[in-house]
Amino acid sequence: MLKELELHGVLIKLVQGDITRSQTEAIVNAANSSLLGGGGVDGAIHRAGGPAILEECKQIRAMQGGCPPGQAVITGGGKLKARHVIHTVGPIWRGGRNNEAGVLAEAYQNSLALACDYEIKSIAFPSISTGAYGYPLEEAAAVAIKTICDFLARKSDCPLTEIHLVAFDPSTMAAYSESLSNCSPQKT
Ligand code: AR6
Repeated sequence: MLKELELHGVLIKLVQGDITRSQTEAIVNAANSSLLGGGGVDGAIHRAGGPAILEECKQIRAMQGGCPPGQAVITGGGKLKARHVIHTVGPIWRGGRNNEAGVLAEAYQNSLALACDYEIKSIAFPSISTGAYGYPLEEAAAVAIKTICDFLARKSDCPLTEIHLVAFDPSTMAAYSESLSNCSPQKT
């Protein structure tokens, strides 16, 4: 099972576990447009990070009125090991003909672009949209990994050196591993 791949000087690593324990400089939250928290990974991040994250989310909400699907915003990490949390909003799965793949790709792209802007060197992503939002796992993994690989091929002036994809369960891990092998430089 392929678990890591170096591409354009960046290590893409598949990790199984809880993203709130990640040692990366930033972690990504699969939030909703309200930015006010929720269940799943969003709930876990706010619980582990404490109230400072929600306070910052409220300030962002006051300034820009939430976060539309595909967009991303950044806060501090509160009590987390990660210094930053990038909150992005994935699409709700509605059968696949409503630009779900486009919005999911934007969520990864905009999170990565924000990480570059903040000169973040390492970042961890959860499997955006595949829980409460119902996006089929294999399809979401393919979009996530293709988007990351395309982003790395185009990036310039970005200090990122490590991207972790955190799978909460073995089936997510298997889906990532399958997609990562399609990203391999030998196959392109
Ligand atoms: N670490 C890593 N992955 C996790 C963790 C964790 N601690 N907890 C859950 N996952 P979801 P979505 C996985 O539902 O589908 C929230 O209520 C989970 O197993 O968290 O984008 C928000 O507020 C799944 O693989 O996010 C929104 O309303 C993945 O994270 C809505 O859910 C995503 O599941 C967003 O739904």
